[in-house]
Amino acid sequence: MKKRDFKKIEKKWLPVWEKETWWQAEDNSKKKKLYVLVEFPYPSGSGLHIGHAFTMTGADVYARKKRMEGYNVLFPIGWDAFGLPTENYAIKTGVKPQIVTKENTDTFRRQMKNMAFSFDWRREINTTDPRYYRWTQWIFIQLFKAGLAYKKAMPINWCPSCKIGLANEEVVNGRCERCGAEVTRRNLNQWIVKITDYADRLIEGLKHTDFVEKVKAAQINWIGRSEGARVKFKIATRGFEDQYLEVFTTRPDTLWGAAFMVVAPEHELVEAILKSSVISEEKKKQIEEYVAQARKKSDLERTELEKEKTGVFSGLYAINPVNKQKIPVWISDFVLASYGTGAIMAVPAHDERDHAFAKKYNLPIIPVIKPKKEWDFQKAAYTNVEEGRMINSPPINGLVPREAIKKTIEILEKEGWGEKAVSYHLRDWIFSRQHYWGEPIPMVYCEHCAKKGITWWDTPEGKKEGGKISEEMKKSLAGWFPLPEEQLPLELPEVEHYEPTGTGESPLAAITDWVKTTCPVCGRPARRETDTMPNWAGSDWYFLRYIDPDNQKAIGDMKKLKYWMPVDIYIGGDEHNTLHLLYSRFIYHFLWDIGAVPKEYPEPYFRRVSHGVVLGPDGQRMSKSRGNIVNPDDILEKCGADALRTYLMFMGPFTGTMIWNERALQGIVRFLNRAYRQISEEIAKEEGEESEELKRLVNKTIQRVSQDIDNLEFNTAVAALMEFFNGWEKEQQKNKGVVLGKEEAKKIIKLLAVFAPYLSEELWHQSGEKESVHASSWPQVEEKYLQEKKVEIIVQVNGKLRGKVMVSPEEGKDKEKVTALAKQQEKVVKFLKGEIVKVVFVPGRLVNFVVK
Ligand code: ANZ
Ligand code: ZN
Repeated sequence: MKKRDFKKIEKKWLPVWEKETWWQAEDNSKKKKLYVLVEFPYPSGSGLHIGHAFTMTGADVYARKKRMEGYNVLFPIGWDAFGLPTENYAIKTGVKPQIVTKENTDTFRRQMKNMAFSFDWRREINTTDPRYYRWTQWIFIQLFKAGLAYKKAMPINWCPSCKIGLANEEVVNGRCERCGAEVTRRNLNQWIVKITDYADRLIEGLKHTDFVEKVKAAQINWIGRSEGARVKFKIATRGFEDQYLEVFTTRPDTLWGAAFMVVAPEHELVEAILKSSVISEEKKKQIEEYVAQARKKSDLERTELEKEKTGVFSGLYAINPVNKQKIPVWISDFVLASYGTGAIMAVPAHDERDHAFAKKYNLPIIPVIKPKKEWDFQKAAYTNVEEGRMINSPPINGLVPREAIKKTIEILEKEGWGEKAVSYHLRDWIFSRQHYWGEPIPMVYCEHCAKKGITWWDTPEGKKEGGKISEEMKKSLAGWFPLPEEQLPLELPEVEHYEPTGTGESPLAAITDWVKTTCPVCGRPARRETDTMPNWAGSDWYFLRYIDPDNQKAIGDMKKLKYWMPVDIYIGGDEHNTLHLLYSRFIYHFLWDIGAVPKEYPEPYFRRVSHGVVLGPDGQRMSKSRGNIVNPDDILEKCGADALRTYLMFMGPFTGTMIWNERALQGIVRFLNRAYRQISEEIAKEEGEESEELKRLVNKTIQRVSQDIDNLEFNTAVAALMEFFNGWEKEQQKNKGVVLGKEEAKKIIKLLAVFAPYLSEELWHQSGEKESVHASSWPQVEEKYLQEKKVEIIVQVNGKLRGKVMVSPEEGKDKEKVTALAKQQEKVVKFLKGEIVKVVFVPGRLVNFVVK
């Protein structure tokens, strides 16, 4: 009975808990709610990894504690199961992704249950379940109807090896994130979602959150809002006289220093040049070669500051509106087609990239700001806007650049040369993937309607419900109609082959039966969209579905949404602080706009925590190739869940980077064995002498563990428990016969329960309890035991008792401290008028002033 048999204990309690209800979140309860969300995993073939185990244990400890404190805690889990690894596995083995997913989620679920994660399993969701993705499709249709989804031929990143389009974030250093092949570019007709319409709101909304600064900054930087101006330059070359080249600049103050212009290789002007008869054939050939070469590079490669600049003169000149100077127009790939207007005015004196370019091609460098200090403009650009004075710029000379920016914008607007403008680095969201294993995009294309230019906005429904849409966007959508909502979900059909068709189409394109359908508008034969949605689509709203997972009428019942939202704490990885967080906030903002989520909550997540990383025993990131992976299943088999959980929490700070250490794990096993034995013996004792000292120790431990868990400082909470057991043993050795007492021991069992749920449950029942420890309430601190013991120190003057001071035992040993306190005593002061010739100090007892 005294020796801990973890296997026996685990086997005993797991099935008992399954039948209990304390882990269940109750909708619309009178209790105070708390929504604890941990990022749902991708159920990969290798099972739960130690990083999942770490993060989820932290979340579980927190959720358990809050539950014991009386909160109605929603702590759900599910599977983000669409995605490439499963599809690639299907390609290799021919096993259906549906079957692979089922096997993998079964494994994950079993592992999570063994780990005793107290998820509300009744709310489990799976993004690949048609009952779930029905709503992912529904959201897409709402985006379309609101005018936030359109079709466009976009130069996309193309992986020649995976034969699929990649989002920018899937390209790492110019290579495919999955297979490592060099990424090229390719034009494909894609669905694009206008997240940029929400850019300002996604910055503003951060005010309603309690994200840490690091996370807020990640969101703001990704959106990359820049204020400046758009300026039009008239083209001065014969044959292009009526055309303007428009640029976006954050530094209109430097207009007088514009030495040349640069357009992106994809800019429409380049196409016009290649078609023009006034440009020489030789020049055109040069340009064509340059454009072809640029197409191979990724955006990152193109804009890197250190990268050697390349470019070619376009043959055109333009006129600077402010000083009528004629300046050459160049073509270079350091200018991106997708930012601003895809064209810039180059000011080599005040911009580093322009400077490098001017140096390479021997173009003029014209300073228009005189810095305070000496400056060699041939060596470097001067970029400071707060210091220096404008020169060579008649209407703004003498101004500090910051002021000159404002003044120049006024001039531009007055003269009609340009206007104030804002640009965002955030791009619209490419929503098409040429995969099989994703949500089918629920759209139908009718060639007949397309030819007649009919769009959904021309249908009665579209006229009534359609959102605002520009003429240009509308044109791109002729013939495209959403599936009637009662036809959702549009299920993924079963296919024979999962390989992407190298043409850029998804494998669905090959299933003729599925592709063929009828036009919802004219009833003629039409075909379905064959691209599927990106991975983010299923994960950008999943936290809403946990609230009402079986609802067939809506994403979720409004009353339940109102009760549970917002997510109080969202625990996830650093790598998701930009895109996932941004996409899901965007979708939530959109759902808010259409009234699908409660008006009370403008933001979905209140707090966001980035969890730490567990490295392998060699201090390296765990990976198959390094062979340093620690598999939770092995540890569960060897040491059990209580030990693994407690060890993971003890390893280091929840947000830190930790190295797996087998010996430290063994230390935890010994700690738990001892804790089990000590408590087990204690609660079996009949009686003994109660100890004030032990009560103080218990209460101090309750206080520390409570505070630390609230702050997600789990490692110090475990340390506090260890110190408790040490302190307890010491006290018993010092004072033979004293006992902790059953009631105090039970408080410690409760504290242990959140880390080591199995052994705590066993001990709890040994103490005579019938209900689960996990349904019990969190122990309260008794304040009176927190006060430290005080000692009395007698104060004498010339050997006569004149006062007393009360101090802690520690302070009582400190001569300076005690002397100072004694001197402040009113009764003592009177007798200290004369000179103090000596101070006699007996630590912890007495201080005597000898006065002349
Ligand atoms: C003239 C100028 C003078 C500029 C100067 C800067 C300093 P952020 O802050 O990122 O918004 N730019 C504009 N569009 C671009 C594009 N498509 N590709 C590459 N560069 C582009 O940067 C805005 C500045 O980046 C703009 O202001 C423009 O250069 C350049 F002393 O215009 B600037
Ligand atoms: Zn039609």
